[in-house]
Amino acid sequence: MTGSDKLPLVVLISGSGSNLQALIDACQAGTLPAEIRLVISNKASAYGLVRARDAGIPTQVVAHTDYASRDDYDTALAQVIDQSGARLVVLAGFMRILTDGFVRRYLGRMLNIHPSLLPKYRGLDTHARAIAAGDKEHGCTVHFVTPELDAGPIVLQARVPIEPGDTPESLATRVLAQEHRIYPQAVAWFAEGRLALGDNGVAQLDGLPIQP
Ligand code: NHR
Ligand code: GAR
Repeated sequence: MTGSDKLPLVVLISGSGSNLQALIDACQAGTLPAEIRLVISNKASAYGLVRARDAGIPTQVVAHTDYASRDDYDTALAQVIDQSGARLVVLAGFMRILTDGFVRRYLGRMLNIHPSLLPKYRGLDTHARAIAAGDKEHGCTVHFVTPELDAGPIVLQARVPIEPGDTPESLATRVLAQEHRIYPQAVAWFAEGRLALGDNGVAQLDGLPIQP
């Protein structure tokens, strides 16, 4: 691969797609040497599909409601992803839990951004849970996706102070701003060949283990 080659990737979304927008912007700015081949949503109403079309990126809706089981859904999803020629799968606000078989197929080449300082607050409603716990800080985490939910090796985190009077919405807005900074950075590392999931299950940057 020569230095001018761009990494083909696919982005999976379910909603607003502001993280998708940050990735699109980084590709256009030249700071992310990648080509978004396809944006896939499990929901036809996701605003991120509009963002993709506005950027001239092909889109496809693969609706989970069209499939009888999670296995059937993930098989269809994998077919669409593999047809796109993507070498990296980027989950960006994708709200469906993925089966073990699907995750193993893309092990070491699938990333997620999660709105908490993992290992704290796996799963949903993370902002409300951090406020309810009286935490002083919150944040977001980019991690390799493994079968266990939100438990994969950590690549990059950003911290956000929790202010008095924060609501889940106000906190989420500040966390999102950090997501838009760290996700393009982590994807760029992968595209540059600097980031990998080691055989030992530890994320590596430039061959050195990442310890958050
Ligand atoms: N799949 C696996 N196997 N491992 C991970 O680490 C995954 C994953 C799929 C998605 C993103 C994750 C997040 O960042 C993610 C990580 C959805 C749910 C969920 O409960 C939880 C975590 C994440 C994504 N989804 C419900 C479900 O039944 C549906 C919720 C809804 O539609 O609103 O799939 O937070
Ligand atoms: C982001 O905060 C992302 O971390 C979170 O959903 C939001 C999506 O925003 N992801 C999850 O909760 C995954 N379960 P976006 O659609 O504007 O990128």
